[in-house]
Amino acid sequence: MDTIIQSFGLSPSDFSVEKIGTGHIHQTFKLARKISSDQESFILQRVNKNVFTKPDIIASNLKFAFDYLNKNFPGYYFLRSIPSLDKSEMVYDNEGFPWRLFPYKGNTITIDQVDNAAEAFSAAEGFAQLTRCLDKIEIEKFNETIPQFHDLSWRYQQFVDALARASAERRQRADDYIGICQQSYSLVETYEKLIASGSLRKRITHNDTKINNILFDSESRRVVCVIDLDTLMPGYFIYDLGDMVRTFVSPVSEEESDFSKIVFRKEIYDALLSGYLSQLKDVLSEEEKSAIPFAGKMVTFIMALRFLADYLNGDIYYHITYPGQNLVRAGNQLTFLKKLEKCI
Ligand code: GN1
Ligand code: MG
Repeated sequence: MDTIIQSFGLSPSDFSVEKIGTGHIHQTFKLARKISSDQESFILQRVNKNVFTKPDIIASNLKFAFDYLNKNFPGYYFLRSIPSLDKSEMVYDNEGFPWRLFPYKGNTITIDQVDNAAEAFSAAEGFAQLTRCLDKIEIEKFNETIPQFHDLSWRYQQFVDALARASAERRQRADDYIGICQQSYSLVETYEKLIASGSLRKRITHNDTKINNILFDSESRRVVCVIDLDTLMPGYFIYDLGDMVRTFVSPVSEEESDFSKIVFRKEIYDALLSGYLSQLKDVLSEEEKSAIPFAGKMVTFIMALRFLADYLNGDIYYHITYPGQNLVRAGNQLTFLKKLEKCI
């Protein structure tokens, strides 16, 4: 890591390194100044090259978005990586992993669960503001960092493939959840019809709008900026809205194993929608707005399928800390899906 730190023009001995974050994919570290000074601390991130097989696309998408926002919305704060000494957005280590450096924003916090309606409103407004600012950007200039990332049909097919390959033991342990996913297939058909109807416009979407991807000011609790922009790419608004519903409206995170705690919080859902539409009511078409109730169900189902497929595949994608964790996550998401189906 010292070599990487040096390639960004920093001296490793000035910093203490601490692993942070709850992300499943990358490894993220805080480089804190050992002696407090006015100078910045940093976030250093090792990008998972097995998931992002073309990491340069992340950099080119972000550069284009940053330049556009800078020109058209100069007041909008977009957290951008700091180039290395040789002006690269990413520095590769000798195992071929790309690393990125970000400024560390002091006096900010992230949260893993929404506590109240005001938080839901602000966070949704924060993500929606990004969609609004990027409404007129040239989509053709972007590439997909992970193809078909939120394509429900493709995610269902990955689940079917994983099921065909799974060990008998895992298949048996997951039997109940496999059944629920198969019974929920009509969501895939709804998705396919919706996309085929052409009623949703392709936009630039964040694609990972879970609640802990917002930085809040630690005192005022106002949104400072959105983070984790590596899946900023073309998509439909339901992808972003849906992941907010998935992660804001349940009082517990996707890691919770006591499913009795998973409920639909109507006041949070309503606040989320108000915050979201405060930015986008004049941007989304009426046809798009009629897809709002589908968004949360669709993305929650995707995550259930992805966690379940990973369990069936032998836990090769999401980082786990105990055996069966992906099964717990899948059960958690399916429980929440049932609540959504009842309440929306
Ligand atoms: C992954 O790594 P992280 O935590 O930012 C995943 C998202 C999921 C999320 C579930 C590239 O995001 O799609 O919603 O886990 N990102 C990727 O917590 O697969
Ligand atoms: Mg992410």
